Amino acid sequence: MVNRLNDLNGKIKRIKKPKLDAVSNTGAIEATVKDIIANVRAQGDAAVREYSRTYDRSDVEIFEVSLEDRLEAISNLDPQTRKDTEFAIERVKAFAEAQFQTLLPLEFDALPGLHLGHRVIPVEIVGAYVPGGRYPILSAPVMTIVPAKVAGCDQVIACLPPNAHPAMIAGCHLSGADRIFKVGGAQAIAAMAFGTETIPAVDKIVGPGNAYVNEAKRQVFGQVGIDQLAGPSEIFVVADETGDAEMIAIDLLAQAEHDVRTRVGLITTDQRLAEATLREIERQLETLPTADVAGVAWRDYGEITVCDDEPSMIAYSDHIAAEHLEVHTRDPHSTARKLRNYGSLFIGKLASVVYSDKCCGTNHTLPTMAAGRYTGGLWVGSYVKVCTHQWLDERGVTAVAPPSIRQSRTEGMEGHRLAAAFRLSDQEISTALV
Ligand code: HSO
Ligand code: ZN
Repeated sequence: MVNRLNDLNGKIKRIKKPKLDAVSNTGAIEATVKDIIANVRAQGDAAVREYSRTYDRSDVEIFEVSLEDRLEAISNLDPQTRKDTEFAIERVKAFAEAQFQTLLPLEFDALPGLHLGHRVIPVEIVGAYVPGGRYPILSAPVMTIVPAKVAGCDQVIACLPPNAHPAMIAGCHLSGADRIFKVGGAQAIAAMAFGTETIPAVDKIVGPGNAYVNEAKRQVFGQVGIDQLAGPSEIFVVADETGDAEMIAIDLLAQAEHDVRTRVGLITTDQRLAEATLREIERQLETLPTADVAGVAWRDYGEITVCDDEPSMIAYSDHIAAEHLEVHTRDPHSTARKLRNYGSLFIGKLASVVYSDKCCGTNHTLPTMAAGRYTGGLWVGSYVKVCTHQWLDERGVTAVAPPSIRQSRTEGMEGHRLAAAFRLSDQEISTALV
């Protein structure tokens, strides 16, 4: 990382710098969450109830949403919203199914008599955390629940804050959640990790949430699997002189309205485009109804960087490893091929991030805080395990036992040496030891 930036010394110029560093969790949150997890683990539902009262001002006695309440949530959804949610579900499902086809089992004859292979096995119980947040984002449950169903998980449970918009229950139901619980925050993560009297313990927890949810996921990792740690949303655009300032500004501000900590930026080889985008953003903020959020995000975390040439633009973008990366260049496919670090790539001017956010079919749960250097986003593969197996006949044993015996002996692992030798004849053992 540092090297990549050092190499760029003198080749990039920030014409708008972020005022603040991208945020990560603080020590205060860590300690609070540790307590919540310990108490939920020890006292189960009683502790969950207590935290719901304190943090969500909720008196919900029975956490699970009944079938009746699910159906009521569906019937309260206006028909067009329902159709649009179903459209999103279909698109996400179709892409997840296509991706699932790439997860093939493998049977491989490594040597005569030595067979190796793997199976693709769905995770048994998945817990999807569905955030409340500033907006009732109906595509959020779609992204975490639908791929789990496509992967063939036995049970998908969803937890959402008790004060979440009722339409979110409809979103969980339509996406196929087997059970839905009105429990939010770190207490929901603790409950799904350890189980309570009413909330089942799961094998893997997925889905984004606020800083407490995120920290709770970090702390329960190991007890359960997690998808990733989600920071505030991010969008960057890489553009050359063919970029359109108005279009870039509108896409940056679209994501900036998520949260005052959203990180947005333009990386360009064109100084004129950089200046025009800066002006455009200020102009659009004058009328954007969510400017109270987007304007703060832009002021605190927005950046515009001008690069000497395409290689430095690519290198700087790889350094940022943005969650969403739009490519607005003369030959966007060629630029795209050179990029390495990002959560999801939006190739060409027509591919706006919002289409993926809502319904085009790619998953919108993506790596933030430069995690795009080592992982992609949530996908159907996040809900399966690729587990290996092997079998041998005498020829395979003859091939692998002698090196195993010798290796074990060198390492002083007498038990291993005996087990490796057990399947060989005395004659073969003496040959192996020569
Ligand atoms: N950009 C968000 C997802 C979203 N935005 C949904 C609006 N609706 C995180 O990728
Ligand atoms: Zn978004």
